[in-house]
Amino acid sequence: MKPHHCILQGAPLDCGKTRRGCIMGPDALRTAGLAEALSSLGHRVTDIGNIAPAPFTDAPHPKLHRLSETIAWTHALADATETAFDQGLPITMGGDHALAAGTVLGAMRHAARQERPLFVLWLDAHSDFHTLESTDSGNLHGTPMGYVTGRSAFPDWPALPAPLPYENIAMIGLRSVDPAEREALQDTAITRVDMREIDETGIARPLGAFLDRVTAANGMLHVSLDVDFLDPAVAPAVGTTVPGGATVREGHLVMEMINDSGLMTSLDLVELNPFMDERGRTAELLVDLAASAMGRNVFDRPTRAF
Ligand code: EXY
Ligand code: MN
Ligand code: MN
Ligand code: MN
Repeated sequence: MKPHHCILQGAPLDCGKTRRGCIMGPDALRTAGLAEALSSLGHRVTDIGNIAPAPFTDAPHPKLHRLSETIAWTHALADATETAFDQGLPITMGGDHALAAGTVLGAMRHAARQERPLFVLWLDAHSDFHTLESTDSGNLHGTPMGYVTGRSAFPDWPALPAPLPYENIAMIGLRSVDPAEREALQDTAITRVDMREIDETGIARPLGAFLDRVTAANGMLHVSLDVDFLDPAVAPAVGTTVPGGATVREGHLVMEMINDSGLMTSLDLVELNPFMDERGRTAELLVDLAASAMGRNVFDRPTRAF
């Protein structure tokens, strides 16, 4: 992998759900040695510290939790991510998955300026495809993909330059999708790889086919890794664990294939809740996976089509 200038930005937002703890995520990733792991691979690393949202009015909403705070974070993160792209490869240390509304929007804005299409690889037990109307829980970390695809109005959120095309999205690791999401997803061209498919035929083929499409389109690739993509037995530090997740090796295979492709232009590491970790092992696993995406491969491999 060619050396990158990795821009680490802490996004301690903890507003996408009611269980708290993700606020400590960025410092847990720093403590687990994310910067050192990347620099040991030959990358230049700049940790810009933590982003802070603009002041917001905490007007309670009858259904949506911490709405004003989440909107403020989305504006701040979209701007910060765009700025980070001007310097290098943004790596956002979350914070819960509501942050991806901002980081994906920032990547969309940058891609539009580069006149390149943006693709998104969503590694998650969940599709996070709700709208403000369809969510039952009112937890906004279940809505970022509903927002960036322009499924419905997200009033007061930043305007999208254009909706993220469904065919530019792959969701891998799915095993907890609400009925409203499933119904909406079935009508789209989003590539959906659930754990059943992974059990039957593995991750490499669908992921490889998606990466080949990104290459063919000269696309930028935003990778959003939710801790709960992984099985809770190996990654317990997340508030929305779902049994039957990806193994450590499946996680590394995804990241090693991403590294081989050379396509990744931005990365989110989200939903880490250090309050639920065991001696930092989940934080350390996230760091190891990020390192695999950034070149910690045993042997170089020739790129191959799937
Ligand atoms: N679909 C459920 C909800 O909307 O509340 C669970 C969402 C969990 C979202 C986490 C970040 O992946
Ligand atoms: Mn998620
Ligand atoms: Mn999830
Ligand atoms: Mn969560």
